[in-house]
Amino acid sequence: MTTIFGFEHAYDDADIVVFGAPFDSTVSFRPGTRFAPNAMRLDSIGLESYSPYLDADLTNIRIHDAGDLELCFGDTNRTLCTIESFAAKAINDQKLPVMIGGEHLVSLGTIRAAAKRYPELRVLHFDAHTDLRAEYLGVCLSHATVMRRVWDMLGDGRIYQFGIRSGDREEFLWSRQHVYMQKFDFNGLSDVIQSLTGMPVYLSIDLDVLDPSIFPGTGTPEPGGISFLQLLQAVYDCCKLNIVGCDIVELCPIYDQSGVSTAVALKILRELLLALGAKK
Ligand SMILES: [Mn+2]
Repeated sequence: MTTIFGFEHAYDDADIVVFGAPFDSTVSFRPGTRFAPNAMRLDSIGLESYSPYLDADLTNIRIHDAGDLELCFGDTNRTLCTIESFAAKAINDQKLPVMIGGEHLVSLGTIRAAAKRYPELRVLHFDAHTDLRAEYLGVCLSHATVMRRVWDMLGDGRIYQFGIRSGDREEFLWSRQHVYMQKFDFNGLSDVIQSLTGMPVYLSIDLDVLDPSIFPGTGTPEPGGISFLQLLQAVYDCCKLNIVGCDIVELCPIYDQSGVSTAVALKILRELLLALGAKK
């Protein structure tokens, strides 16, 4: 198997486990995120393992690429159970799970695993979209409802959203009573990080939080997003926290013939892994 960044560490030797969740059955607009993990593996050949930003190298961190989970496209519940059980095993084995989506609903599986292990879990959520609908087209499990399902589990004041610029009026009204939401940018992130010090935190990065000018390869692009360097800085800042799981979702490589979106996703992943690995 081609592993991402050529990682060769076995599962048992690794501190961090990267795995793909190639599922896109509930998307509201354009599908194709199921192709993201393998596109990233292939294109990771073109990215240096060394980061001049952090003066750190991926070869110095013990990371295992577990490949892609085998997911049933027609069965959302079964898919989420498969993801949850893999993430739970990694967490129980004292490893940090880092998932590559797939659409955003896959995060519900890993967050369920993290919340069972860490009942005090907080969720940091970067996204263009609120993902707070109670249901979408009559179904409860959708990439448009994923953070609402996380709220069902965790309750008020446990979800922190940044970069949000799309959703229906109901979602924005509902959010005021139940979640922390920073619209459009990362203002306030440093205060939130300070308040979460010492707590178990799950970080969910929907890459469509980026502006489509730098990241057009996604199913539901939303103009008015943040820059690559803003996201990079936010990732570094979050990695000071006790991150117990994280994901990068919603890359849809087929909508960007240039391949730049895949390169963006890879560089964010590299910096995320290095920032997480620095604490291992
Ligand atoms: Mn989104």
